[in-house]
Amino acid sequence: MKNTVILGALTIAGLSAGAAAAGTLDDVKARGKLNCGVTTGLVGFAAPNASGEWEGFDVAVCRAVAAAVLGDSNAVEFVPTTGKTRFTALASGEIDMLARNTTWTFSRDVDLKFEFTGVNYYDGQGFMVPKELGVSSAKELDGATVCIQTGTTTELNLADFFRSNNISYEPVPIETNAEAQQQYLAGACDVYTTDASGLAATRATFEAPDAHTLLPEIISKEPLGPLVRHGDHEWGDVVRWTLNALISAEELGVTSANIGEMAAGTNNPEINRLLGTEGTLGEMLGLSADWGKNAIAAGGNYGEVFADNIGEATPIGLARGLNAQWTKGGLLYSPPFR
Ligand SMILES: N[C@@H](CCC(=O)N[C@@H](CS)C(=O)NCC(=O)O)C(=O)O
Repeated sequence: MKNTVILGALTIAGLSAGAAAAGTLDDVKARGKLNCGVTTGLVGFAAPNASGEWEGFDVAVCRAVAAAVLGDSNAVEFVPTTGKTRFTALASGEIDMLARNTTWTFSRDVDLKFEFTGVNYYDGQGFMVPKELGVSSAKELDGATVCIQTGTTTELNLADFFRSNNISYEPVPIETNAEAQQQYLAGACDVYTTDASGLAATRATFEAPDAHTLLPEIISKEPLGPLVRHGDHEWGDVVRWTLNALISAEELGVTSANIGEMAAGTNNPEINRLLGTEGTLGEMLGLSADWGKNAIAAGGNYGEVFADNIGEATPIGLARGLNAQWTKGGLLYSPPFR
């Protein structure tokens, strides 16, 4: 009897290990579609366009992974998630990966048992206020009502910031960015706080963006990146190296305009390995030789994805800042393709 119980436990352990070993990569290939968790809508990062197609900076990561694995950047089911629902969606297997301006933190990595596969945007938390409030620093916000999205790092940073500055606030908890925008514009809160990139994206959709200021304080580190389930290493490698492919492509000068030409072979061996005309990197990942080429062709290299969706020429108008390549004073640094 005792043996049976032990055997039962072993079987369960064996089964779950088996499921992890077979892994998400096989599931995605068999399904022919990537289930990618995104936001419920944040223009520039992830939102459906006028024809209902999802687009944005995070959406581009999903599309690049689908292109790398399935050869088709449209083979993606975009699953909208809120700050609260995103982690259960990933843990339960409803989604294969999450690309939703999610901050890489110790507890999400270690306690929630996820694996962050890199950073696609180095951010920090900021504050937006109506100009008419006449506030020029977050330290002047004593007693303010603050719109804040639940299930986010934002909640904890806010509490820390006000406590350490000996000032008080009244939180107005909200579920989605759309709701936050609505409440903030209706005056239900004096301040909206979230990732500075999210504030810029939100303000860009206002009728009068100039009537609102982003305060100078950035009160936290928010390294945002895609994540997968802990223990799903082959799949984690695919997501990690797809993001690295986009970052390396920018560093190496591979663009959506020249990729066709470069994929015929160049005199730079690293470009050749990245695009699959030399070496066997694709095979090592369990993918086709042209996985990197497909990932980059999906929406361009990292710099193109940035410029097209959130860059200075878009209404969101974000500068590269920390998200410049390491060769240009930023933090983007892909390990080598060899
Ligand atoms: N980076 C923070 C905050 C992420 C977050 O939820 N940001 C909001 C505001 S920028 C958002 O994306 N909302 C989109 C939505 O409501 O679906 C975290 O990981 O907790």
